[in-house]
Amino acid sequence: MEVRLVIFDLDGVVVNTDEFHFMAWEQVLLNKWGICHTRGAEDLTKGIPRYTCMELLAKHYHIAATPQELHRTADEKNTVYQELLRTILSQQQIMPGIMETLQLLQEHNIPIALASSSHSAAFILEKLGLNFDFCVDPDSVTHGKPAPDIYLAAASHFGLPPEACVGVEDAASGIASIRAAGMFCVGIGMPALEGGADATVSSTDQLPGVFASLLGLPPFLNWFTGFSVALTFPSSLTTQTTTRRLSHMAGFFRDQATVKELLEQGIDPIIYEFHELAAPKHPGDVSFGLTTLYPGNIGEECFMTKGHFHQILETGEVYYTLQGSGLLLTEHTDGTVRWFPLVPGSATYAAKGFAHRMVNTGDKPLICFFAYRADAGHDYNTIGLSGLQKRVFRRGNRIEIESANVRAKGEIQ
Ligand code: PAN
Ligand code: ZN
Repeated sequence: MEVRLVIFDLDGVVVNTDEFHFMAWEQVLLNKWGICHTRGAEDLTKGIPRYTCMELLAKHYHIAATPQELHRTADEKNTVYQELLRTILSQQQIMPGIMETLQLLQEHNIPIALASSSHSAAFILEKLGLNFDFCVDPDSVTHGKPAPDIYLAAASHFGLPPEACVGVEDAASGIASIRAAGMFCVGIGMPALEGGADATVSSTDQLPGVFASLLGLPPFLNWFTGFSVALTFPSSLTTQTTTRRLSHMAGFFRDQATVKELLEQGIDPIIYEFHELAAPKHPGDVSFGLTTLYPGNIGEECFMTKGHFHQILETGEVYYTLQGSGLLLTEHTDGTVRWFPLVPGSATYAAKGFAHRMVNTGDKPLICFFAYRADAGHDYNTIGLSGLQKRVFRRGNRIEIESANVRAKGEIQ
């Protein structure tokens, strides 16, 4: 979709006012009836208009009071709440990830609107210095959430159809409101999962990632709190791409005459490319990505990756084959050689201490997902200088694996 407007709910999405609501109820319940308010009871009141909250709390705490008295108390709670907003509301109450999300949208010239049922919304935005392009007046709409009115009012202010808008909510009634409006719904927390939001996250700090993906930008990778990315191919998810052509690995193939001839003719095919997310190089982080090894051969030798040991030798690595067919050639520092088929759906484990190299024995690009400890490092020199013990050739319809030194006298290994 092309996102042209993003409409936010306020409480629990942009700003964390939960604590203020709790403190306000705590104060009036204690003053009036000597009741010690609990977090459990507070949970009953989330996202509900204050008079209904008061009725629920009266029932919960067995308060005997007239409807008028309850009504008055709810208003008193609101006065205390307003006072708390005036005195102690600060930017600390802005939800995590919100500033980054608003900045991302502003950088892409996407207007932002607020659709909150709270009469304090405009005051809160001003106090926090948040500039929204439009703030719907809750009194201007006939039906509150879960009716779609408030979200539709925001869209119509900008003259936009609902399909061009994204709504962001944390409460069930708000999610229902966005969905009834026919907008793309980004939901936060359990109500989002239950309410059928189009994209769900567990915390607002994941919103920059959601919007980056909606805007078709490279994903926002948070290595400290986690992230989710689409493993599509060809891939826009990658932040580091390496392309290796024949000229980058000329000495790796046995048939040096062919290598020379091709390069002299200006023929320098891409042998493989790999895309890797730039994981922090910490022992606990995991680096992962995709390698595409193209089909083909140099002379009779199948296209292959350079291959490497890891600088931290004690590193295992997982390859998962998505497409194509080939081999993973592995070789231990003690000389042990093992090779494994790479076929779609198979997971292959290159054990610690083994150098590993992909070889494409098929006629389609061989695409593998790989994952290994992020600080492992790569040692290309050992393989680069002495090669692996085995080489793989295509002869007619046959794939043959030979010791590297067969027919290799005088040739570079
Ligand atoms: C893979 C390889 C990738 C390219 O990510 O790095 O397939 O092969 P070379 O690194 O041998 O050129 C991997 O094994 N990483 O550790
Ligand atoms: Zn590796």
